[in-house]
Amino acid sequence: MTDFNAMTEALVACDEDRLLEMVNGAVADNVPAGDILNQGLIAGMDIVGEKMESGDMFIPEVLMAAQAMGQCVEILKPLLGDEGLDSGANVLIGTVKGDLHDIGKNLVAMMLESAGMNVHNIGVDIAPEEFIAQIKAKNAQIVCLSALLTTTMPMMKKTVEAIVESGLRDQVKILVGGAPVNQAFADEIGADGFAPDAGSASKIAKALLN
Ligand code: B1M
Repeated sequence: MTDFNAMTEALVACDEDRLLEMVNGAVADNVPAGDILNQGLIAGMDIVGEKMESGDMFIPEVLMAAQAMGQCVEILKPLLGDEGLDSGANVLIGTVKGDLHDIGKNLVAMMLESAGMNVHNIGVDIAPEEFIAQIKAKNAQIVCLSALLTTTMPMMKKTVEAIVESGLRDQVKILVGGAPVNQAFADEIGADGFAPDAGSASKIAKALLN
C-alpha cells in the first residue's frame, strides 16, 4: 500500500532522494499518477505553504521542496494522460509579471500538451506586452495566465486590458488560474474561463475552442 503521508513528509523535509525513491516505487506498483500528484505531492506543497506562512520554513528550503516536486512531476508527466483531444490549437501559457511561481503553471502546460495542443510555455514574470508579442508570434488561439499571489492578480487584469487594447481580443480566448483566482475574479476581469486545477484546464480549454 502506498504511504502518501510518507511522501508528503519527505517533500516537506526536502529529502529529494527519499521522495524520488517513493515516487518511483509507487509508479512501479501502478499507483495512479494523479493520486501520487494530489495525495502525495500537492498535499506536501500545501504543508510547505503553511510552514512558509508561519515562518517555520524559509525561501531556500521552499525552493528545495519545489525542485524535488519538479523532479517528481517529470517522472509522472508521461503517465498523466488526458482524453487525447488532439485539437492542435496553439496555446500560450505564462505566469504574470511580478510572479515567479511556476510549478502549477507547468502542470497545466503539461496537461494541455497531453491533450494534443501546441503549448508555448513562455515562463514566469511575463509582462503584458510580452504576452501580446508572443500571441502574435505564436498565432495563439488561447492564452493562459497563471498567478499565485494576491498581489499579482491585478496584473492579470492589466494583461487582459492590454490584450483588448492591442486589438487581439477577438483572436484569443483567455483562460486564468492559480490558487487565489476564482470564477468571480475571472468574470470581473473579462477572461473567458477559469480552471481551478491542471486537470480541468485542458477540458475548459477544449470547451473554449469549440
Ligand atoms: Co510562494 N507563496 N512566495 N514561493 N509559494 C505561496 C503561493 C503562498 C500561498 C505561501 C503562503 O504564504 N502560504 C504565498 C502567497 C500568499 C498570497 O498571495 N495569498 C506565497 C508568497 C507570499 C511568496 C513570496 C511573496 C514569499 C516572500 O518572498 N516573502 C515569494 C514571491 C515571489 C514572487 O513570485 N515574486 C514567494 C516565493 C516562492 C518560491 C520562489 C520560494 C517558491 C516558488 C518556486 C517555483 O514555483 N518554482 C514558492 C512556493 C513553492 C510556494 C508554495 C509553497 C507552493 C506553490 C506550488 O507550487 N504549489 C505556495 C503555497 C501553496 O500553494 N500551498 C506559495 C503546487 C502547485 C501544483 O499548485 O501552483 O496552486 P498551484 O497550481 C495549481 C492550481 O492553482 C492551478 O493548477 C495547478 C495544478 O493543479 N493553476 C492553474 C495554476 N496556474 C493555473 C493556470 C490556469 C489554470 C489553473 O490556467 C491558465
